[in-house]
Amino acid sequence: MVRDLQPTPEPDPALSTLDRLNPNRSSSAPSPALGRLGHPGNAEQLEELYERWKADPASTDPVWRGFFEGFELGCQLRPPARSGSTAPAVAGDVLPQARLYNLLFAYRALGHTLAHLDPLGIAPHENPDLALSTFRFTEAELDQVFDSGTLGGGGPRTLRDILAFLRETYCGTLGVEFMHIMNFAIRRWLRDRMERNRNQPVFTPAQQRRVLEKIIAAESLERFLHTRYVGQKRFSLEGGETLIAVLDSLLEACPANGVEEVVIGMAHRGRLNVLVNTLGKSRRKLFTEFHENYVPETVLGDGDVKYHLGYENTITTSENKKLRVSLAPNPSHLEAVDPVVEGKARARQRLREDTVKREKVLPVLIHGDGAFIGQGVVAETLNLSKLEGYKTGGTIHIIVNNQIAFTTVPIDSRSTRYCTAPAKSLGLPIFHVNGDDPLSACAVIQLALEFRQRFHEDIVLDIVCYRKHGHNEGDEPNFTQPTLYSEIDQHPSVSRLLARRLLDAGVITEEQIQKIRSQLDVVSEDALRESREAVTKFQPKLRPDFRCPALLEPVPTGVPGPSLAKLGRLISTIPADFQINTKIRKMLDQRRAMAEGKAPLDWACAEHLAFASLLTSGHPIRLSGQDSRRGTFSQRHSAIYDLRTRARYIPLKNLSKDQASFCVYNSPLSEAAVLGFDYGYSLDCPDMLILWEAQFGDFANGAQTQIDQYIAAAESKWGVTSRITLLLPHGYHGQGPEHSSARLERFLQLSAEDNWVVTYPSTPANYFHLLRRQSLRKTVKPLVVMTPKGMLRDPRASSPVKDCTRGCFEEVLPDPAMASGARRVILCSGKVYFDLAEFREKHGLKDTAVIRLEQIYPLHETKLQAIVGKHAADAEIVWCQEEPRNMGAWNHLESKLRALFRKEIRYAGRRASASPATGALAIHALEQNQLLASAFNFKAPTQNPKSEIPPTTRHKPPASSSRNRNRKHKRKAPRSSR
Ligand SMILES: Cc1ncc(C[n+]2csc(CCOP(=O)(O)OP(=O)(O)O)c2C)c(N)n1
Ligand SMILES: [Mg+2]
Repeated sequence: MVRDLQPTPEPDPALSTLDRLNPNRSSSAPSPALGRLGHPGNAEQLEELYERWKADPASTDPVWRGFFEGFELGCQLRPPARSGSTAPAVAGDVLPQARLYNLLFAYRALGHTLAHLDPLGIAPHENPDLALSTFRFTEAELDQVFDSGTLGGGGPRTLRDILAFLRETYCGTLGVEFMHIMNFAIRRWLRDRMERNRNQPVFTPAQQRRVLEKIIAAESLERFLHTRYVGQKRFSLEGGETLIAVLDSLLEACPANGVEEVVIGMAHRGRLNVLVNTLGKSRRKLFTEFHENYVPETVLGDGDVKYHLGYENTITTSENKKLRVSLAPNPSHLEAVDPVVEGKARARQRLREDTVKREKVLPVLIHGDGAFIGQGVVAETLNLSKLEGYKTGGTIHIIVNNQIAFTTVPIDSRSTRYCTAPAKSLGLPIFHVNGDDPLSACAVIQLALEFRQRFHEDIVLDIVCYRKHGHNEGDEPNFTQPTLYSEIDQHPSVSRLLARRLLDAGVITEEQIQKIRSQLDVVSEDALRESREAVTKFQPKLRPDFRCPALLEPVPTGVPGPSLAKLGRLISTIPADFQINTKIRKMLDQRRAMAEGKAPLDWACAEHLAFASLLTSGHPIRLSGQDSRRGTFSQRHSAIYDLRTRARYIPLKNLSKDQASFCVYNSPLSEAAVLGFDYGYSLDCPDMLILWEAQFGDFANGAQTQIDQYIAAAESKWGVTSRITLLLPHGYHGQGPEHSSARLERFLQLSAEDNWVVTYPSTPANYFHLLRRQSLRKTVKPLVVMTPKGMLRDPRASSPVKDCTRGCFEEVLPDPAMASGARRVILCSGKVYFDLAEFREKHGLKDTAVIRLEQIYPLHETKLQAIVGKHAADAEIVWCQEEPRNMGAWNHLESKLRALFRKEIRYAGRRASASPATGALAIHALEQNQLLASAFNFKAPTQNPKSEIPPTTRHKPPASSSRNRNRKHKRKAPRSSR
């Protein structure tokens, strides 16, 4: 009854603060708080209140705060000698019990520091913070009886019993960090759950034998591979075999806890073992992959090494329950798989209509100790765990903590005691378990699952173990860790230790153990024989280039005018009782007018109409990115807010009753984790248009690992495809080095074998068609879009709505002002087209056509040839770009264009540069003018060394031209809060 313990709501104003806190100072009746101190019936509440105050003083009532402060002070002081009437009664009667509560708190918080976690070490020495004397108890008081508060159900216990209880629960082979959790319901649940059985595993003999079987299976597979494929990399799990037993216990417990599917992500260590012993991949298949002539049959691309491959299976538990289990393919980059698995899990939850509780699909991430603390994406992924657009109902993290990373030991790899420190910042429960105690580990994983299903939060199990061999099997650990490895050589295996324990307990016999081992050997030998027969068939040969011609086929994406007008009304209609900002109202009215053809279409409206048309024809969309609801440039406004209440209304969610779902999320300030998440989501929801938007395109490099290792190469490596769409604001507006370039060149460098589509559309209508094509096209490929900033509001870059009513995405746009007969053809992409067209008009240059490559990869060569072919056969062909010569599309296109047109292509653009753009607006304007002049071979009055035409003044532009450029720039500059 917590209510009873609440301090008096209105303390007697006649009492001083101290009087109210300490009745012993007052002649009045004691306050309810102190009056009940030590009363066994209220001990639990008092103790909780005390814990809460310790964790966060501000969370408790000021009166209690004062009380506990005084109480702590009293605990620290030696009790004054009881002499006469001046001795406070509290010292003798109350403090020992209170000190006892203090001790309970301390053990729960710090008991893990005494736990025996390291299989290679001994239990730590005493922690002075947990010494009896710290609580001013003596050995002589060990048999004194105290109220044990909440400990294991409470009741009177001797100090000796209490200490034994605490040590057994918190200082055995399991160390628990949970007192940092600010949610008291969670803390209480964990505490009660652990103290109920003193953190001791309670398994039937059959369950114990199963744990041993799993450990032996893990060990046996490693040893078999070790002897049959000497020196071949497998990243042995030996020393950490407990992982396999833990995964088995987890999967066994899933059906009873309502889990139907488990999505696993893990790195190299023990992966082959998990594939075989957890996911049920056949040994025959695995052994085949070890053969030097092995060539994967199913992969169209280049394939991947065996310890990166994914797998999916439906396994049957010992209770005959089915469970879907998948292991995501992963690249070498440690932890990059984490957000991908989270995204996959969220997608699977969507497919199973499990989007409220998220209890049917469980994500499990298995980490290495070095990577967990070292890789920033871990923290970024943990931070997704409770966010509306990214949560997955809680992830179980398992760390195979072999206390080494390649050759680096913990003292060099972390500044913290535990490698699990990143999880602490999220307030997650963390269990550290000695890897030589698989029974404890298996018990904890079941608790972890119960916890996850109950509280829908992440939880961490840190299996402290060792690495029997070097980092891989060709690696000699004695070069760098000679002492450690002589210890490891002497150390009995996990299976031997557990076997001994179960033999001693009479749970198993020596014969039964032998039988388990020999059966496994037979299975492995049979599989090896079969695999040898299979590998004789392999004939390695170089494969041809992989192409996807469907990528250049037109996809009709026009939407009839009346439908667009109707959609325009829907996206601009807000509930009558919504009071909205007048500028937003105006913007919505403009959108309606644009859709009805009364005003030219801008980009944001084109995007909204593309989305609306897809949604109303049953195609779901997810858009995520930093500030994507409003849009970085205040252009999108997909969510409208009520001025009085901030109630949110999303027109695209309210188009029709049977529309597909539209999800738009402001992401956290992360690139790697968020793009990884959205990519993972796209893998399992291939019918959904999933867009990730960078704040500015250059920030995408924070997610470069995801782009390199997954998005560009996944189809080639693992045969998995995705419709992920990257929206990357790009364009030179003089905003400086970091807000200009989405690094188009990087995407083009990664372009091969039709692995994705790279575009830089120049009109809202073509963007409209592009988005629709990406959603509607049967061929599933990632799409990279250089999206506008200044063009968002540039009247030159608007479209008549009728351009959306017919046709399809145009990979190449002919010059609307000069369809044929030009003596010079300038090829370009995106925004620079408008600058070129304006320059041509301004200077009356009539012999030049400007042709846009709206899609740069794959290049629609026949279309381009046909459009260019309309101009003079001997026309000069120029490539013009805003980006420096070593950036942009030039390097990618030059040889292709030269081969296509059988002539040299002249370059017009900024000269090669280390930085993407100048920081000075005036220089930007000068450079921009010069590259335009260069494209037309127009003799400009001034020239700049940053461009490819002869240098003149770079730092001192003529005042007049500089002023002009600035004015011009201002008109087009994107409106961004940056
Ligand atoms: C991002 C990244 N950096 C470096 C590496 C090279 N590398 C592969 S394994 C490894 C050690 C990993 O240590 P840990 O996470 O403790 O896993 P363990 O191998 O000990 O299981 C390193 C540095 C990598 N694969 N990925
Ligand atoms: Mg390690």
